[in-house]
Amino acid sequence: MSRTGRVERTTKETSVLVEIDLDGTGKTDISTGVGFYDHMLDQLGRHGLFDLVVRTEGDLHIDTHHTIEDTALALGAAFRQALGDKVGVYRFGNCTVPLDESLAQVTVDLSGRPYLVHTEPEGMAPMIGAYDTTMTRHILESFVAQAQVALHVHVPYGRNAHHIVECQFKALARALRYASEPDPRAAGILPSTKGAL
Ligand SMILES: [Mn+2]
Repeated sequence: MSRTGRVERTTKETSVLVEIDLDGTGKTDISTGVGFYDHMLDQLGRHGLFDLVVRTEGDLHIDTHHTIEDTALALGAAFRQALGDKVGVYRFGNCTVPLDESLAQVTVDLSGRPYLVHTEPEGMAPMIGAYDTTMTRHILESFVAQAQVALHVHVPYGRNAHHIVECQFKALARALRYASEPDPRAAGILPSTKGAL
């Protein structure tokens, strides 16, 4: 059974296509028009071992906000779609990833309920290329709202903005992979006593 999601989302501000295969090999084809964001989504596919296509055409003549946000919303929706009934998956995942001087700790629960807890060091450089570093939290909020997961992302320390953001995406990728992977001891079992996720 394939675990794939495909979401097309078009508004007056953006046009987004996301395709994801949870059981992929980390093959990515990403183009949002925001170079650093492409680099981050590439990390998500590669380290999550998700095959990921992202094509966004947004109103970059205004700024990168809608482009980044709407892509994250579509990504969350596609991820949720690909998860299907969540029968037989681990449900919980966590990963800690260093990137030189920076560290990210990510924990996820495929709970069906959106919740984000996010902390980052104060005083980060405001921009990485055209990427506004305050958007990282907004990306996570948008993803969480659509994917309907509980997500805790902490960067207890770090200095370089590129590293601080990138280690979050790498750890997120791995945590999502671990949570969504089939648990060989739980084939056919829904990982909830409630009977629904
Ligand atoms: Mn990098």
